[in-house]
Amino acid sequence: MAGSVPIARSLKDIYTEDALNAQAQRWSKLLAKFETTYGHAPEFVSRSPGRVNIIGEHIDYSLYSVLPMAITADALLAVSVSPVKTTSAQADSYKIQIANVQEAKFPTREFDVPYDAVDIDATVHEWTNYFKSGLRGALELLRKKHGHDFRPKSMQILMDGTVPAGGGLSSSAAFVSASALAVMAANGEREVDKTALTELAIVSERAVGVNSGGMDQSASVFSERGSALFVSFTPSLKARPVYFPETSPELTFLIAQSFVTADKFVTGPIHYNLRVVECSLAAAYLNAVLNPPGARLPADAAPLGVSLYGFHETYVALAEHNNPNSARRSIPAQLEELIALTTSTLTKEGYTREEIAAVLEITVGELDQQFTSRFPVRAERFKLRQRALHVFGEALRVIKFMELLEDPAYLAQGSRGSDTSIYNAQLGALLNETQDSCRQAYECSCEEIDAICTIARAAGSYGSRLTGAGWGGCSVHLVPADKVAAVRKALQDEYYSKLDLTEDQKEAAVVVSRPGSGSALYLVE
Ligand code: NG1
Ligand code: MG
Repeated sequence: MAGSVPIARSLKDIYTEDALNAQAQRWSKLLAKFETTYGHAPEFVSRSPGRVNIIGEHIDYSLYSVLPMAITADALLAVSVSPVKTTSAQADSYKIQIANVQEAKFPTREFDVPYDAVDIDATVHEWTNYFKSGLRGALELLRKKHGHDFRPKSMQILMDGTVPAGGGLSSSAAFVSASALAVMAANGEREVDKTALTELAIVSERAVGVNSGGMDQSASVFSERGSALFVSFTPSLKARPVYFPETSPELTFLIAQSFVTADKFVTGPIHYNLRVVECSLAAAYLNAVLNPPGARLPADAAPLGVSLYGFHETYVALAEHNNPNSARRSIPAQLEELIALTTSTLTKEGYTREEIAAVLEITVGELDQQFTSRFPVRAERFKLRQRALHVFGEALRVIKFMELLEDPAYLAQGSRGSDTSIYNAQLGALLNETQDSCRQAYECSCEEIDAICTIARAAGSYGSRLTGAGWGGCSVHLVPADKVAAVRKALQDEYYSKLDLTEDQKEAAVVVSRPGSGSALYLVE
C-alpha cells in the first residue's frame, strides 16, 4: 500500500455513497468561506480522516501490530499560497494565516515564522500547535530534499474539522497529517509519499506534548475505502487493507461517544505519557533481570523513537543471549513466553523509582533523565507487571482476531450465506477481553465507558470496548445489523437520556461507520 497520497478530482473519490450529500454541502461552505475570508479561492484542500481502532489498544508504542479503520469524519485544510514577501523586515520569515470555520472555539491566528525554526510552545493549549507540528515535520522533509536554504511559501488556510477533539477518534492525528500534507503541497510537492508523510506526522505530533505511537497517523494516511487497515511497525512501518468477510447476520461497527472528554494534553502526565513510560520501564526491567549483565539495550531502540526501550528489543536480546531457540519461535509463542516471564519476574503491585533504578544499576537521577525528562509524568509507583501483561495479551488478541477474520471456514460459510454467528461471537469475545484488560490491567477505561459496554452487550452487541486512548472518549461495538436499532435504543434509554446533551451531540452520539478512505489532496479547479 505504499505509493503517493491520491489526488482527488471529485468528492466521490473521497467519501462513501451514504456520506456524499452532507459532505458536499460542508465542502461548498468551506470553499465559500475561504473566499470571503481571503478574497480569493483556495488552490487545494488537504484532507485526513479520524479513525476508530477495532483492536490493538495501547500497543502501537510498544511496536505491536494494530487494526484500525478510517472514519468519515476528517480534518480539511483549504489552502492558497501567497507570493514570498521580500521587504527587508520580512526577508527572513514567511507568513502563516490560519482560520477555522468554528471561529469562536478556534480563533484566527497569524504568524511570521522565521526561516530557520518553527517554535511550538507545548506548555500552552493552542489549536494551531497541531498545524505547526505538521509544518515543522514537513519542512524537515523538504529541507532533506531541497537543501538547508529551502524557503517555504507563505500560506493562507481555512480549517474545518469534524472529528470531535478528545473523543478517542484521533482528531489530533487527522489535523497533523492534513497539515503536513498541506505544507508539502503548498511547497510544490504533489506526489507525497504515504510512508514518509505518516512517519513525519508521527514524529511531529510529539511536539505537541504527547509521546504517541503510530497507529492513528497510519490509519489516517493509508486507509482505503471499504477496508480496515492492519498496521505493523517492525522491522519497518507497513500497512495492508483487511476486508471483513461476508457474514450472516451482517456485521457493523457502531461507535458510541461517552461525552467524557479525555484531553491528553492535560492528563498526559498521569495517563497516556505515564503508560508509555511504564511500558518502557517494564521492558528495561525485564531486560536487566533476564538478560546477562552488559546486554544493554541500545538507547532509543524503537524505530521512530517511540520509547527508550521496547519489549520487542528486549525479547530479541533475550533470545540472542539466553535461548537461541526463542528467536525461531512464532510471534504468538514469543508472546506466551513473555507473559510467563513477566508473571515470574515482575511480582510486585508497583515499583518505586528507587527499586527500578537499583535493578537497572543506575541512579534515580539517571532514571528520570533517561525515562521521564522529555515527557514528564507523575507517579509514586509504576505498575510494570500489569502494563506489560496488558501489552502482551493485547498483541496476542490482535493476532487471534486476524486469524479468525481470515479463517477459510468462516469465509466459506459467510459466502454461502450460512449462519456465522458462532464466528462473529468469537470476534466479539476478543473485543470484550480487550475491554477487560483495559479496565483492569491497563486502567485506561472509566465508569461511563464500562457502563456503555455493559448496556450494548445486553442489547445484542457481540463485543464492546473503548477505542483510542481511553479514560473517556469513544467506544466501539461489533453489532449484528439486525440489532443496531436495539443497541441504539438501549444506549439512548439507559445512558444518553441521563446526560444534558445539545441537539448536535445527540446527533453525533451513536454512528454506524463504514470504513472510509485515507488522506487525499483535492485540487480546486
Ligand atoms: P487517541 O487518543 O485516540 O488519539 C492514542 C494514540 C495512539 C494509540 C492509542 C491507544 C496519539 C496521537 N494516539 O490515540 O497512538 O497509542 O492512543 O491505542 O496519541
Ligand atoms: Mg489524539
